[in-house]
Amino acid sequence: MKTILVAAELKKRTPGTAGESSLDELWRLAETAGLEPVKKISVRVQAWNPATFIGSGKVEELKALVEETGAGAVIFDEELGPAQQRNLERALGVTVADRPRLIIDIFAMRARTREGKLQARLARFNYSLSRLAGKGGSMDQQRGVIGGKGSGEKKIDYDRRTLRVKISELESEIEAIKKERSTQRGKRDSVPMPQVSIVGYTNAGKSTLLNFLTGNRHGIYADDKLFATLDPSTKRVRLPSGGWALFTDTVGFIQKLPHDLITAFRATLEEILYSDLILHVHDLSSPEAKLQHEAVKATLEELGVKGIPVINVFNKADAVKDPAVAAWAPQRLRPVLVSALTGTGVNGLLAASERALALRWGDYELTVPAGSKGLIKEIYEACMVKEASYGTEGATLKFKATPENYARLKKRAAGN
Ligand SMILES: Nc1nc2c(ncn2[C@@H]2O[C@H](COP(=O)(O)OP(=O)(O)OP(=O)(O)O)[C@@H](O)[C@H]2O)c(=O)[nH]1
Ligand SMILES: [Mg+2]
Repeated sequence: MKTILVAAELKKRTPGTAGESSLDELWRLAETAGLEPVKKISVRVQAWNPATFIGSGKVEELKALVEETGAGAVIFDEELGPAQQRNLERALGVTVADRPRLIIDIFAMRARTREGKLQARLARFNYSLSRLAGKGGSMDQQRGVIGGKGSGEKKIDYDRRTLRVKISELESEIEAIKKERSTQRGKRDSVPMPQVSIVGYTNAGKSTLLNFLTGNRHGIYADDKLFATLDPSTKRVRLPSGGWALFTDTVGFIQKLPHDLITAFRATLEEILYSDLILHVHDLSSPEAKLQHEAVKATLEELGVKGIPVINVFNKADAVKDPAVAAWAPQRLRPVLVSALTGTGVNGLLAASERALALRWGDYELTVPAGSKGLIKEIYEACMVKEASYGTEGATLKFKATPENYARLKKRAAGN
């Protein structure tokens, strides 16, 4: 469906701010959603119009553009109030949506796992509910995916109460999956490998990086699309010392990520809170790297991430043509430059990860009785072995490990 994209700005804002790049991003989002963007326009307004968001003159211009291009939808880069959305739709005679709605639709389309799908539905219901706030009627404005089949006539007739019931059902289903996962985490923690979360702006190259680290280029779906990854995946990665760590690749962030989505995806995103280290992946080749850095930081803060060491990884170093662009990698962020595509710098990144993980690891020594091959293997996998000597009593290993891991291994070596 042909779609017009609109960014509106207040006149008094300084020109050349985030508007243009945000609009380009909206273009890519629209394409990702299967729409056909045909035109993007920026309008500057004196003040927000409570009824139609932009002034009536601008609405007329937009209407002419809709007729000229034959567009079937108009998407605003800013969040519209429910009444504004309805009024605009009436005035323009086509579907009108906003950026949060578009992102929520994309999540709904791309989620693959049961949890991902449930979370996307939850985000949609919450979004709908917030649109209903203060309005007594039915949800007659709520439709399917923008431009989707039957848009406009297939009205979902839930009232607010039905919506609330649905939301709480979804929440308890998600809660159940979350419990299941924390049991799994408990099991995983019985061989406590360090946990590393890969986070970053959408399209920064997180999945490509994890694929390179696992040596399986086609392991996780990576693509030049926004939100290629929606469902997290965890892989074992070998560190330079020979030990293993678990790396988790997860959903990318974006500026103006709808609050309803963050709330709905909390269960997935909370995994980040349990990690020992965060790799914040940046796209160094993007002129928007700084803006993206801020957006990711703000989202991590909103999730409640605190006190976990972060390595700022600057990816796509191979694609940087303009040195002025690359200049944005401030030294205070202690940037680690890599290319997940060619592998340049990845070993350095692994070494840096190991150093960061080892900060809370102590030095230990343990004598393992001969015949406990399984235990020796485990020490090699979950710790950093520095030295090994073999005597009549068994193998004596000197290694670095987390205090919890050492306590557990010591118990096992003692035979219980
Ligand atoms: N030139 C270059 N391209 C890269 C590099 N790393 C990733 N890419 C490309 O960037 C695009 C996005 O990569 P992904 O790995 O899917 O990015 P992501 O961060 O997982 O993105 P989402 O899952 O959408 O959040 C793909 O087309 C990759 O081939 C790199 O180091 N150099
Ligand atoms: Mg990805």
